[in-house]
Amino acid sequence: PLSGLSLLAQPFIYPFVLAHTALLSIDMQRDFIEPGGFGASLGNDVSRLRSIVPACQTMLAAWRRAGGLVVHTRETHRADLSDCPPAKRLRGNPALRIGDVGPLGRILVAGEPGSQIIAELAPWPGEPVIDKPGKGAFHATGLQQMLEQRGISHLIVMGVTTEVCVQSTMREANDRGYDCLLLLDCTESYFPQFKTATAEMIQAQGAIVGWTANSTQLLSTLA
Ligand code: C5J
Repeated sequence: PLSGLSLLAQPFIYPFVLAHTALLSIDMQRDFIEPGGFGASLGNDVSRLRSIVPACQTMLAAWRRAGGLVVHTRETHRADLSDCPPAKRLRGNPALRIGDVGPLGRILVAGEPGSQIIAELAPWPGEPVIDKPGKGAFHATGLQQMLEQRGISHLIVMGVTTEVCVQSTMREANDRGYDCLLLLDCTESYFPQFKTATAEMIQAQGAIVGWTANSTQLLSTLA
């Protein structure tokens, strides 16, 4: 429908029009969610992230049923790592660096098993998939142009990890004029306190970065 919808959200109502809103699913890749990938190589307990998969599946199904646009992102690099700044590759002291061969193939490299979106949340044919070399999905990608071509002004965001790629993307989007809402039960962090802090800082000061809500609110709005 072209008519306006509104969602019970924090810090106040989030108005949106389905035809101008995309559901953005960020980096739900094996490299972050499964043992042996990038997240695990940095010493994280990756099992925390899997807990959101059922809520994300339900949200995706409802959004598709309503006829909304779904956009997926993947954090990946070219096989020759020409789009991976040395500073990113050299940062920290991981067990495996970006481009190294691990149990899920080369870490964060396009086309490798680890770079795939998990089967439960796989893109449908025709849904845009943005490969991004950075944490924010607008940096060095065609995301903004693609959204503009489709008349999208509002982004409802889910995915991992809350304070890294999700928050970076929401801040980039906010600066570009998009109204963004984060689905709290459809995002997760390796650090629970960072998820909580991110939600608070996004919606503070009158939604200075955006809105937050649980997916149940959006499901009832779409029903
Ligand atoms: C990270 C991401 N955490 N997708 N990437 O390095 O959040």
